[in-house]
Amino acid sequence: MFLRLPCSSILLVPCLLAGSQTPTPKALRRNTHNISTTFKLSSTPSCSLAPAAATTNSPLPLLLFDTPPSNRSVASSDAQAFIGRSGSQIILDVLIRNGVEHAFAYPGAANVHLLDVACSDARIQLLMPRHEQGAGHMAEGYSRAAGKPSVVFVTSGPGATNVITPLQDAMSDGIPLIVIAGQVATKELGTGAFQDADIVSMTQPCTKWATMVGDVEDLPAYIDEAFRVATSGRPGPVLLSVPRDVFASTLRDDGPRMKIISPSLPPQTRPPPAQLPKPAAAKVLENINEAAARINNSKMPLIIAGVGVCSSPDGPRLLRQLALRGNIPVATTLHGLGAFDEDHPLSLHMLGVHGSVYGNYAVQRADTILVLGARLDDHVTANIDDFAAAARSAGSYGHGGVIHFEIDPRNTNRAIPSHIPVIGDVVENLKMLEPLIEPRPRNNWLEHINEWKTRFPFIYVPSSEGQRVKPQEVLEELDRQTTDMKDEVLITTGVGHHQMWAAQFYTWKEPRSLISSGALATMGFGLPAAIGAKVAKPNKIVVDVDGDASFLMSGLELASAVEYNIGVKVLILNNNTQGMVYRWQKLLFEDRFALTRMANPDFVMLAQSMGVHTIECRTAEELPGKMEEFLEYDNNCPIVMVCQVDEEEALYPIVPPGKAIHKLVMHPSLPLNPVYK
Ligand SMILES: Cc1ncc(C[n+]2csc(CCOP(=O)(O)OP(=O)(O)O)c2C)c(N)n1
Ligand SMILES: [Mg+2]
Repeated sequence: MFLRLPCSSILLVPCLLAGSQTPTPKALRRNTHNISTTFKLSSTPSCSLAPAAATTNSPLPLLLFDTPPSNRSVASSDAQAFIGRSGSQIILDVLIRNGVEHAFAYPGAANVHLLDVACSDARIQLLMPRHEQGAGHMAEGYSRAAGKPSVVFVTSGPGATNVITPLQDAMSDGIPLIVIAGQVATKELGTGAFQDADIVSMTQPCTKWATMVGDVEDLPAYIDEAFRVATSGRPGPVLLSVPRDVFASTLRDDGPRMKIISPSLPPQTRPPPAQLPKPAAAKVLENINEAAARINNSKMPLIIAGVGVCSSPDGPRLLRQLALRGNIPVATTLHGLGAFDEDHPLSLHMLGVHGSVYGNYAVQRADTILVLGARLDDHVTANIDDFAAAARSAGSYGHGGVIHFEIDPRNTNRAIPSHIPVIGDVVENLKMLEPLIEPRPRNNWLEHINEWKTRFPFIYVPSSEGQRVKPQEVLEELDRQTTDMKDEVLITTGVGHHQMWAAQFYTWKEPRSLISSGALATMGFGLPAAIGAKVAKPNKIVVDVDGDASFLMSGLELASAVEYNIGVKVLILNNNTQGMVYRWQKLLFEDRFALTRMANPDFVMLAQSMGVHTIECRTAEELPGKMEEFLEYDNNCPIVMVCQVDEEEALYPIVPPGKAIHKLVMHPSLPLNPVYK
């Protein structure tokens, strides 16, 4: 709670220091701003050390600082409009005016006031996970499905630290997520109080902005700013740490106030990030024209489509027009799956470490590569130095090359040097490029690719009669039974082989239909992300394709799904191993399997204990019937289908560590001599 004293009240300080219930500032510094003025964030709080006499009663001297004008202005505040409202009420009002309808929330001492107010506010629905990490992933799934920021409420200490993994996940994959974390009371900050943790410092590296909001009057401006930061440029997460007294205090218009912070902590009020400078429009246009000229002159162009294409519905439409007119094949990243219809002959499906052979070959052979909204991490590029060999060579001679459309300029030369960077909103810039692309037949190039496609498809050996079903068979059956309703289906995944098999054997036709942890690869993401996606899109069929180990990391969130009648469909591909790591051990550690074979629970009984209807499938023969039952089950109730899959099935193709993207280890049944030429 902040003191609101007339300046003359400074004389009261000595008695406050004597240990009364009132907050105990050790030094005072006048704050001259008034709530009716435009808010400014302190970039570096101007702290002044307390006079020695004033610190003697406290083991941790407190500092008072004001919020001096800085050059980073927070969105203009209308705090005046909230006079008489409590901090919690203000938070809800401002969330709601930013379009929030749901929040994923877990209670604790530091946020009970907020939850009490939120629970009786009909404008917002709270959903409680069974673990704060679940709340974070639910929110990520919600954001991805709804295409808007999502909100999480957690308490201080462990509640807040439990949400660090989702924050990093959202940071890595560019998901707008706003976490409001309760904090110990202002006067307890840095005193080692119960459940005190310096969450602002901890989350600085894994958010776009993490800050404490230490004053009720700052809440409207800071929350508006959180939405701006989370959604501007490349989207990402924001954490606001709110001391519990701030939730409860009422905004009053009774004069200047003083703000207190402990010097034992790094300053917890941090300014929002500066906006990245926008490139001059003329330069962007010049680069787009140059890009079009190089594409039109190219004999062997290729597009790599990432998630940036899906940032607006226009993206996939423009991509299709451009690719079809220019006869340019399209490979996608994991997050780009669905940006281009995989049934189209120009589709090269997913490229990368577990991508298609033909996609990887084509990326090495192409003289011009148009990258659209993809970061190009090493899961896509394999060995960075060897990636896009022909295009890089062509580009250095001033024709062809790597053309990179990207919202975040830091990504354009991060891994792969780009000859023509086109910085800005990918879809807006695509709108300018698309009409400039001229029709070209490119028959030789497409014939070459088709030969690779015929010779090196994604492939597996089907299960023998009565044997455990193959994971690929399960995914092909899911694909077959959803063929006519792809636009109604959202798929989430865990992390591991099952995730890659889903990418390979499900036919991706719809943008944003895959919700998966790509860059951070967070096991346990699938189920909570599915729950969040289903909350955002209740009429969709939401299927979590999960691995046994991934499911176990967050499986108790089924209880949350049951509690709120969230009809997620969980498809567990149980190979009783941490398959992806197990295969690495087989390859690199001479069959020594450290910790990757697991004694699993009975997944059927586990799910049933939470009141979830469960199906078990063991063989390919029973698969079609069981899959039908699974998909047709009441879309408002959760269901689990446990597929007892072949434990030894390996994932192909794979680019071994350190190798170039075309040096794949292929399925043993494919020709031994690669025809990459
Ligand atoms: C939180 C977390 N811990 C560890 C890993 C490393 N890891 C990647 S895949 C994997 C095994 C996944 O097993 P499972 O979910 O059963 O999938 P499978 O590969 O068997 O299909 C592990 C341990 C990770 N990605 N995330
Ligand atoms: Mg497994």
